[in-house]
Amino acid sequence: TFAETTATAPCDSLRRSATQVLLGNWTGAATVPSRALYPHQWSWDSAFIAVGLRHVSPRRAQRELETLLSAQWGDGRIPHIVFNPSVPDGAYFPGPGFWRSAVAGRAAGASAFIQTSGIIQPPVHALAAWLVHAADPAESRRRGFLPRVYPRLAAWHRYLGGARDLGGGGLASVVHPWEPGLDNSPCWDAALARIEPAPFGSFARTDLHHSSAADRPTDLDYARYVRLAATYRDHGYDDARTPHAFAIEDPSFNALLIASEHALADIAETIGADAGPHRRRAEAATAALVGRLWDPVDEIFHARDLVTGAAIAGHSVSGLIPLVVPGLPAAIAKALARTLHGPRFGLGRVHLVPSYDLTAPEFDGNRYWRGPSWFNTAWLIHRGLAAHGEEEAAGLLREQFLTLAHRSEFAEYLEPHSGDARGILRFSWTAALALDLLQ
Ligand code: 9WN
Repeated sequence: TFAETTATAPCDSLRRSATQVLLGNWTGAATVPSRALYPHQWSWDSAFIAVGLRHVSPRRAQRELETLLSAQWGDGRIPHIVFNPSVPDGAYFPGPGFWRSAVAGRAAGASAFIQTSGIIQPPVHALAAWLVHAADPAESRRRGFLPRVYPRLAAWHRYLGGARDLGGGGLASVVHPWEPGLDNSPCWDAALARIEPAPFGSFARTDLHHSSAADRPTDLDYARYVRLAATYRDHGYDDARTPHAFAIEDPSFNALLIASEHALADIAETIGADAGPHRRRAEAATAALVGRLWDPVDEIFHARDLVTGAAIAGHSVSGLIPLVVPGLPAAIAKALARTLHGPRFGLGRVHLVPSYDLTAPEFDGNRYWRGPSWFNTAWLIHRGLAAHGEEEAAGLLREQFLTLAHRSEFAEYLEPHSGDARGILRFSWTAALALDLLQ
């Protein structure tokens, strides 16, 4: 039962082992999510990692973000993977030979020297940069951290608000299931079903060498991921030219953009730049998020499929993450807290927050983003609950987080009913965010 798992985690040993995970996954300029399964730098992983690393070494946390930003494209996009040149191409699929960023991304301003993917991940970076600065403002000022990252972060947000506003309603769209970071969520099933799978013999998965097939997306999912990515690549990663067959307004992606836009305003204020446009954009995007994605009957945010124009009916953890939006109307925050405690997410009755509706037929407690509980989403929801005065729920989630991170050896994700580890262990963001919650 859950009560057995909530004995207070021994803080010193947790702090020590979490730090060891991060040091072990540090490559000299950045941190890999996992030495085995993910041997390169991932975009939103690095943001979460920096949030934890700032408690170990503020300077290294700055470096983590700077390394990622040095691979930014000329059009402002931050690629979802920055490849480590000393790791062979066959170590992770799809690797640099698939994305061919330097050639295919040239018109979009991809680096000629640093190999990257061409898609993106959720924009947690400005929030992370602000938190990293706050951990040691003197060291940050000494290194000129904020003045250096500010223009890059601002360009990133301009890309998202410009080329990626595919629906024209003031929200950013994702064009591949890897972009929201919730790869095989049941919410994408209907949209993905319209995609012609790439031929099965045309690619070879490497993830199954490191993780159980029952915990991962299926081969059919991968065949569609490959088709979508190849189509984007073959159109020069140009959002205007690509016939986007998958285009979705995701609540979590946009909520993180808004939280980051507020952080960008804080950064601008600190370095003497104009914060006004950032605050105004954050407010406008909050209105768009509520206007386009809030469902007052279901009391959750639903993603919108831009190909059909319809809301996606599934209840995903993504729909709760707008709790991190600072200016979210109080009535909506209260409704989200009710949903979190209700039968679909079962706060306090299961372990952390399941990635998908516990009561839905598509729920699968083992398979990646189709049900398992993840530590980054729990950290975000904890942060949102605390900001909106839901102290008791926030405290419960924090205690579960620390206990389970320790007990699972920093698992990638958990089966929500048993709390058992799934995916790989010694996963960087689990360790990093545990360090953050320990403070
Ligand atoms: C594809 C690195 C990433 C996370 C994602 C998670 C998973 C990759 C994969 O791993 O995605 O980007 O190979 O499955 O879904 O959220 O950033 O940890």
